[in-house]
Amino acid sequence: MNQSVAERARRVASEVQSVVPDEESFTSPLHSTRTAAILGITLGITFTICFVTGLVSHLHQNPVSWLPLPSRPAGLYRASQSLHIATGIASVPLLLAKLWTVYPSLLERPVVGSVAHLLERISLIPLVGGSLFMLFTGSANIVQWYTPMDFYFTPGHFWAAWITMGGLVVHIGAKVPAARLAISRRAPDLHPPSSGGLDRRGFLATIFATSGVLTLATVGQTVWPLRRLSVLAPRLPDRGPQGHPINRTFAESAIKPDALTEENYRLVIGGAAPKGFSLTLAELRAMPQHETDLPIQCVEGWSYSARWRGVRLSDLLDRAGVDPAAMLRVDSIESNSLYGSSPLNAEQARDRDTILALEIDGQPLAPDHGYPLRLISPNRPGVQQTKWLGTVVVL
Ligand SMILES: Nc1nc2c(c(=O)[nH]1)N[C@H]1C(S)=C(S)[C@@H](COP(=O)(O)O)O[C@H]1N2
Ligand SMILES: [Mo]
Repeated sequence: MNQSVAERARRVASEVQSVVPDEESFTSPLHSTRTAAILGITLGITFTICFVTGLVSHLHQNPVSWLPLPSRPAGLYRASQSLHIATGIASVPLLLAKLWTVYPSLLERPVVGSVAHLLERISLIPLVGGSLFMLFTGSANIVQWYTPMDFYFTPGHFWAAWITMGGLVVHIGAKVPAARLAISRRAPDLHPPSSGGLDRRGFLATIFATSGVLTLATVGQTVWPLRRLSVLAPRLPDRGPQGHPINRTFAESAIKPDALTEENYRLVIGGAAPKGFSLTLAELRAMPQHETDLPIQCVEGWSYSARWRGVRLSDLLDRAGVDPAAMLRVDSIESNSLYGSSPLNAEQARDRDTILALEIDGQPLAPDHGYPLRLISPNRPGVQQTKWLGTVVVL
């Protein structure tokens, strides 16, 4: 180490010492700046991926006219949402380890050293509170434990993400010098590996392994080849009616079965369509049929691919004389559901693979998969692949 580097290291080390507690207040060598920095950098990466993919999902579910989402690549939403859930799950052990590593510094005195220090302390409230809230609500949603949140999940999870990321940006700004130094190993190692117990490497290896195992134990809900490994996945891509999972069952939809018989069922093309019309099931089957392989990717993390067969939405729109730039909504027969309606921008509506499906994998849809007709469209969340279709509403 040359002179100037050694000098700088001493200077930064003294700054670091002033923002972390002194040696005596640590009870374990694991509470070191280096451990905290390594966990912090890893969490910075997983949180950033989780945040960006979360925004993508939010934008799909709350579309804005100035940023119409493309319908291609067909599997993009699946990749994005799978990453969202996987990075969220992987973050749980990392966050707990990080909190455990740094908690002694919360007991540090003086409580407030400088304005910068005060800001850094305050930013911990949204950061720590927000992180715990995000991972708790996200995990509860994945395991379908909606009781503690009801309708509060989507907006709560969305706004808390911004608050958490705000805290994270301030925290990173404040911690970069200390983290750099700790990582570069130029800092005096305050806590050399202990003689007994878990040393830093062992601790970090255990945390990363826990994170990896937890990810493997769940990611098979969306990564087909890993489905047998995923013992903790709430849904698996090959389990369920017609070999695929479902979210809401037909029974839960509370649709009266007579609404769906050959005689009674009608699909209506309405709203602002210049030449609206309705079709029976026999008429739908008599139209040109189109086949496509597309995934259902639930926002909760599970997904599967299937081969769908049915009528192209664009064929119906052309027949109704609908403007190619028109926006649409498709509505389910199911009433009083949050998920019974799905918006489509012009590109999504006109995509050649956006179909009203009558069949899944060569069989008529089972009631649980949306018999007699469901929407399936590329690059969209499962929640928008509406089942038990009743009306195409031109806006
Ligand atoms: N009408 C209606 N359509 C719906 C839902 C619903 O609750 N009601 N759930 C959606 C959700 S959240 C998902 S993930 C997909 C799942 O499709 P599947 O049940 O056929 O697998 O259906 C979607 N379509
Ligand atoms: Mo879903």
